[in-house]
Amino acid sequence: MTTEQTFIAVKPDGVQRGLIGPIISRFENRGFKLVAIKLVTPSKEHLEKHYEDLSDKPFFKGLITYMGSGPVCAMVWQGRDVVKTGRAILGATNPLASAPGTIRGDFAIDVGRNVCHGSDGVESAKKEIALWFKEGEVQEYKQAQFDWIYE
Ligand code: YYY
Ligand code: MG
Repeated sequence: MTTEQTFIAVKPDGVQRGLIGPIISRFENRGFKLVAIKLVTPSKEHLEKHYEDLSDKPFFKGLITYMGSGPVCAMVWQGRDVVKTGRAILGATNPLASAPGTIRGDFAIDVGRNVCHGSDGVESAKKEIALWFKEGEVQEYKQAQFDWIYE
């Protein structure tokens, strides 16, 4: 029931702007559990796989260059309905359409510098976690607060 996982990443602009802490805090404060985290500068091939569904989009080339321009903070978060709720915490793809209170609505302006990524469904989350993390890099543990978060 609470084993759903999502892939969340702080993009290179978010890392450079010192937003790793604030972004992590939003997921921690909500009650979600961090089960994997690392800093990585992804290769072009890796990013082309991550964004393969968007390969025919006019912004694809720029997106790959931007995403590979520096370290990304790659994470896996776990908890009830975390995929959908994670997207709500991130806000709309276009920051100007994101409500204040969301990460993109509070920290970004341009769609091509929207500071964070989150899986858009349970199936894509599984694919993305497998792409970004090796087995053994995703931890299993009981959150000390578990019984205070879930009834
Ligand atoms: O899942 P999400 O990141 O919210 O949006 P996607 O439609 O998957 O696009 C991925 C990524 O591409 C988006 O976060 C910014 C960039 N992008 C863009 O630069 N210009 C667009 N018109 C649409 C998306
Ligand atoms: Mg997407």
